[in-house]
Amino acid sequence: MVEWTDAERHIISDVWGKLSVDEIGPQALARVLIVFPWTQRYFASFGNLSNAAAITGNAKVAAHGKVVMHGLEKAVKNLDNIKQSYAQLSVIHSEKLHVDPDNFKLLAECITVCVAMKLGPSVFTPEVQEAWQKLLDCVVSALGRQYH
Ligand code: HNI
Repeated sequence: MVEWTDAERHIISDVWGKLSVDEIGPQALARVLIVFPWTQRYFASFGNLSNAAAITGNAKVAAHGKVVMHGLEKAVKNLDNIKQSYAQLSVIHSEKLHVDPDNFKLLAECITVCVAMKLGPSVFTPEVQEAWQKLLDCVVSALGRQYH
């Protein structure tokens, strides 16, 4: 099981409190679709994803970005039980959606970039990044768990 220091717990809840899920979620999902365009294959039903402007202006991308980012709250609120919290979502992504688990890492990177831009260098220090990155690594690992 992952161990969390008091400082990491504090940082994670502090960062989460400073973010708007509905702002970061759409940004991060749009970013992954732009930076890693092969991820678009899972969103064929979302309509026009033909260029960066179309992706950032796509209402379905924005809506789903919010869903994904709300999904992260499970981890923030259950730091000591992340694997179990994502068991069902992992099954959905593997067995129903057939999402290649490598993509979880790519989305996590984009979420981190968006969070860093939002908070800025005075708040998103290396120490904050360490705790935040650890959280996302745990989520990526938990989401990939049902694939093994
Ligand atoms: Ni993901 C559906 C959470 C990464 C493709 N995804 C969901 C749902 C949640 C969710 C919650 C809704 C499930 C349901 O219907 O019960 N996804 C997350 C989280 C991450 C993640 C927390 C990582 C941080 N998903 C990804 C990635 C991809 C992805 C990286 C593909 C590149 N997800 C999907 C697709 C759906 C989805 C596709 C279904 C969308 C739809 O509504 O058609």
